[in-house]
Amino acid sequence: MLKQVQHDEEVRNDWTRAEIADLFDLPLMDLVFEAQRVHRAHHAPNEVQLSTLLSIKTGGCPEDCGYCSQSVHAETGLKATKLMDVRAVLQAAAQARDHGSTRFCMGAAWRNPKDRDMPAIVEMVKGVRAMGMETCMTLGMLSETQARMLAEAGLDYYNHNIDTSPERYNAVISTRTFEDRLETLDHVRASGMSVCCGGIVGMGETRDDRVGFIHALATLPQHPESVPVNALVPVKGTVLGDMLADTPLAKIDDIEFVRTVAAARITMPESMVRLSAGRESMSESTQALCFLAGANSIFTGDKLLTAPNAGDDKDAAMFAKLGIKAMHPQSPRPGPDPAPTFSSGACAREKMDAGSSPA
Ligand code: SAM
Ligand code: DTB
Ligand code: SF4
Repeated sequence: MLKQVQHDEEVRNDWTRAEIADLFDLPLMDLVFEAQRVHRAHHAPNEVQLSTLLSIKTGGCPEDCGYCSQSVHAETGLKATKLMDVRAVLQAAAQARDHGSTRFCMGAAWRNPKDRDMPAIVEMVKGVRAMGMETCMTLGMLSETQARMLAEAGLDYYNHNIDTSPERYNAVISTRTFEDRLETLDHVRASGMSVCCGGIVGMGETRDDRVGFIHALATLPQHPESVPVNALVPVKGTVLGDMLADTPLAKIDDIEFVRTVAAARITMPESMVRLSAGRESMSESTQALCFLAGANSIFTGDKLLTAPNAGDDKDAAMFAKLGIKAMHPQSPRPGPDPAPTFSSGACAREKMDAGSSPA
């Protein structure tokens, strides 16, 4: 029988590892039922936010994250680029908005931004925000001053992932510590921006690591407003991509992935739980289970930062089948005056604004 895992809708930061392990251990139907109950108490049940990612600076990253195609330590053959110019970024953002995205995330393959990069970064934030989209950036570690500059420019969210459990962290990344990550998250929090923090499932970790990963997020002094749950996209030439190719059984089981999403939803009821990387190789049924377990955001388009993604047509068909509607834009936080906007042509939101009957 289902233990009543959460008696009321109170948001808790005192989850114990044992409680989270118990959630993972529940019969799947009970776990997903509880996640859906919590989800409906805090979020619209049939709405999913569409987010678009853009790599504004690709490759050549000095960090050694074992999963990442953009690390100089990996042999992926990825060509490193310079920081994109502001105009090109705003054009891509306009296109994303015209395709129905309400959130635009810009990622740079940096250990941390250099102060000389900040003026262009600030212009990107202001420009995207002026288009009425939620803005998110992920640029590596931030100093207190850099976090303040981004907040003043109007950046809504900063993404900085803990990636895995504190215990497993050093086996995945050696060039910076778990504590370094927490320090940047503190700077983001102190600046007033919302925190986007999650990680990757399927890096050969144990169930206990997945419990530890959710526990670390759910016991932060304030929950991240946004929790991306990525399934490892195995990239040839990265430590983890190659490991997975050699030991196919290491691939995360779909149901275990759904359990992780459900545990995130139950322990962090108010957060957006983002079904992030890895959808390209996930069946519609698994994705539907993730939505049932409380995921309410996806990345659209056929590319993430460097890895392939499901693509708008496939997603539109899936939304129509499931009766899921694309979430409409929320009012942006008060911020700087709008800058001139770009347009890329016809509005294609209707495509993803499903609930319409399947073709
Ligand atoms: N350089 C910045 C940093 O790491 O802070 C930002 C970019 S990084 C690509 C953002 C996140 O994407 C990582 O923390 C990781 O969780 C996720 N990610 C990167 N490569 C991935 C892969 N191959 N599969 C799944 N998730 C991945
Ligand atoms: C996150 O946790 N997932 C997104 C976003 N934050 C920036 C990135 C996924 C990247 C997947 C691998 C790639 O495209 O290279
Ligand atoms: Fe660099 Fe970010 Fe990739 Fe790590 S995840 S290698 S920090 S781009």
